Amino acid sequence: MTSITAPSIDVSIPELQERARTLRLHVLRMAERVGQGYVGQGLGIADLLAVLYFGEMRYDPRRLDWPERDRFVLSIGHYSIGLYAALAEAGVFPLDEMDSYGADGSRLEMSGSEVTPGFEMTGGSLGHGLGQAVGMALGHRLAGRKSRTFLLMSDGELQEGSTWEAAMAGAHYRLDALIAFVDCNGQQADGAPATVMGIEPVHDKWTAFGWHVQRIDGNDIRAIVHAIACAKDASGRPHAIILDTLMGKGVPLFERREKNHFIRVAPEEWAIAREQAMARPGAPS
Ligand SMILES: Cc1ncc(C[n+]2csc(CCOP(=O)(O)OP(=O)(O)O)c2C)c(N)n1
Repeated sequence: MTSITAPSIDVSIPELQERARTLRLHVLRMAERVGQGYVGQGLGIADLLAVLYFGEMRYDPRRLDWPERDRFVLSIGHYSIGLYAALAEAGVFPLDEMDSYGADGSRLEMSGSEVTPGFEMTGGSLGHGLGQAVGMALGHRLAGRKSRTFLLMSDGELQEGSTWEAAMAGAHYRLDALIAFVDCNGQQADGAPATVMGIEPVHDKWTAFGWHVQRIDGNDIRAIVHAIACAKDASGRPHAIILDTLMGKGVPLFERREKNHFIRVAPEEWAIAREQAMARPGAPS
C-alpha cells in the first residue's frame, strides 16, 4: 500500500466492501482462537472501519507518531477486535499477530489499550472517549495541525454523563474537525438500551447540544462515505454520525442471536460462520 493513505475516498465502493469482508474474516480468525468474545461488535463495525482505514483517513502505518495523522479514537475498548482487524490489514502489525488475540502477554488484549500499535487511547472504562477526542481535536487546532479526529462510541455510552459534558465542550469550541460515530446497534450488556435506560431521540439530543447530526445505515458503505462528505461541507460545528448497525453483520448465524453483547460459539459453528462471511452479497450460493 502507499505510505500515506489518501484522504477523501479515492477507492471504489466495491473495493471498500471487499475490505470490509476481509475485516470480518479477520474478526472470525481472532475470535475462533478464544472461542468467544465481542464478535458481534467486530462484525457490525467492519464497514465503518473499512471506509476509514482504506479510504478516508490520512495516516502512515509505518510512522504511527506522525503528528499530522488523522486520529481514530476507539472509546469502546471491547470493540477492539474490529480495530485489530483493520490495523493488521493496514499493515500496522503483521497479520499473523492476530493469532495471539486474547493470549497472556499478547499486544492484542480482549479489551483494547495503548499497548497495541495504532491505538490512540485505552478504552475499557466507558464514557471517556468523547472527552478525549474533544481534547485531541482542540489540541490539533491550537497546534495548527490539519489532523481530523474520528471517534467511535456506542449507544450504551449515551447513558454516561461525561459524554454530554464533552458534547457541550465540542460545540462550544466549534470543533468541526471532529466526527463522532455513535454505534446504535440496539444492544448493551444487559439488553436493549430502551429497557436499561432509554437514549432516544438520539438525533435530537445531539442537535440540541449544537452538533451537526446525520443518522444512517451504518452497514451501508455508500451511506458512510456520503455522510463523511456531507460532514466536510458543514463547518463550524462538530459532527455526530449515528450509525444504525446490525451486530454480527455479514454472518447470518450471529445476526440472528437475540443477545449478542458477548457470545460463546460452539467449535463446529466457526466453519459455518467463515463460509457465511466469505459469501459475496448477491452472488449465487
Ligand atoms: C464505566 C463503565 N461502566 C460499565 C462497564 C461495563 N460494560 C462493559 S461493555 C458494557 C456495555 C456498554 O454498552 P454498549 O457499548 O452499547 O454495548 P454493546 O453494543 O457492545 O453490546 C458495559 C456496561 C464499563 N466497561 N465501563
